[in-house]
Amino acid sequence: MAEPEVKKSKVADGETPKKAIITGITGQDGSYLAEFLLEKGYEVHGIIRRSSSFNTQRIDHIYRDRHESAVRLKLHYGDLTDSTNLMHIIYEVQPDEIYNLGAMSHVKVSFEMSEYTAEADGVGVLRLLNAIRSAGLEKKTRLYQASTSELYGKVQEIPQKETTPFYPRSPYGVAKQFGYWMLVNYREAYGMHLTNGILFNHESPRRGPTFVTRKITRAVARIHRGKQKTIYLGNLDAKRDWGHARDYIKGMWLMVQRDEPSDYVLSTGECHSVKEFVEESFKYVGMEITWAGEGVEEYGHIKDDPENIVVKVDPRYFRPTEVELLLGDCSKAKAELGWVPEITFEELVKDMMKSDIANVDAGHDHL
Ligand code: NDP
Ligand code: GDR
Repeated sequence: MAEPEVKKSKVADGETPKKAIITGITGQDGSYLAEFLLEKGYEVHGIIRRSSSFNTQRIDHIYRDRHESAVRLKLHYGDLTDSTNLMHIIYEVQPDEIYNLGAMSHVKVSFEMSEYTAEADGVGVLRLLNAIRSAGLEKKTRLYQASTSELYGKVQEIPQKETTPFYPRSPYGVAKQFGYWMLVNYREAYGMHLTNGILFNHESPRRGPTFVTRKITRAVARIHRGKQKTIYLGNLDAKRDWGHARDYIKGMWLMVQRDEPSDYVLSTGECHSVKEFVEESFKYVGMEITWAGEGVEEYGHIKDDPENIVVKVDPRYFRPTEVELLLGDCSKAKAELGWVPEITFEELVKDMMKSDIANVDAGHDHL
């Protein structure tokens, strides 16, 4: 996949760049945020986990470019489950801003790895907050926490906004709720500049391949090129407020720049079902889907070709407790940050489909 070139930084000669630490820099959001901050002239410090194989594919294009940006992109081995390591990195870097994007971020997997998810996604936040305090940086270092619409879980109110009560429906959601409240508590107790971004689902060509949108666009690209027949999915009726990760990264940064810290929802205000995402993806390659059957027997076939079944349900992908509907109201972010999502649902699907077709054609579509 061709990666965008990182533009020249905006830091003026002789000016000391701001320093930011990003946890989760190897993930979807972390990689876009690293590009964004480098362009703004930041010195970026990424925390990466040691892995037995390379896990830096999403940031290799900025790390390798030594002449332009690599001197301002430094990587440190670390983990949100290791306090001493976090304390050491924070003390050494003395960051102006920390973006805590690191997490075991898969809702379904969190049911299988509940204790680890609590450690990384919940207690990990507390470890970072204590590390800032231990380094004596509570008046200097601002922290952004990747909170989530999964906090809303079981529907209490539609659309969901900052004042909507939480009712998480997974170990992931519960762990994130611990992090959310820890942040609020430390902000009130110690006057620290801490911000929860309550972000609704956001996707991109860099989305992990096991999240539903990317799973769909990868499969549709393969089906279109004749390399796969059918895609197996779970709950086809779940509805999500899907935006583009590029829009949301900017919102994270805007939150951290506010004089007074607060918590903000970022969303598009539009929601679609998994079925609609499937339909839109097939539409991109000129195929129309018709649905038939019910429940676990439901399936999707190509219109006028009932034998050509391209979508089937596999209950293996159902969750013990599901979040059926997420739809956000980002009025506060619009009013206070001037943030608006710019990329539409249709444009998001196009961007992902275009990229996944290019991946298939380049032979980068291994399942
Ligand atoms: P990804 O799954 O793409 O990336 C997660 C990142 O966290 C990876 O860099 C991963 O490293 C790292 N990580 C995992 N476990 C640990 C750990 N124990 N210590 C340190 N780092 C760890 O997620 P996204 O980029 O999509 O999301 C970023 C954050 O935003 C996450 O916290 C997620 O929960 C949250 N969020 C995401 C939303 C979305 O729609 N994308 C919406 C709302 C919130 P490695 O590459 O080694 O696995
Ligand atoms: P989500 O994203 O759980 O909302 O969490 P995901 O794409 O995994 O699921 C969205 C909805 O699609 C349904 N679904 C399937 N999901 C997956 N992964 N695979 C399938 O085959 C499938 N079939 C149907 C799910 O049941 C669900 O209802 C994401 C993550 O990025 C979190 O970290 C983040 O906090 C939230 O978004 C906001």
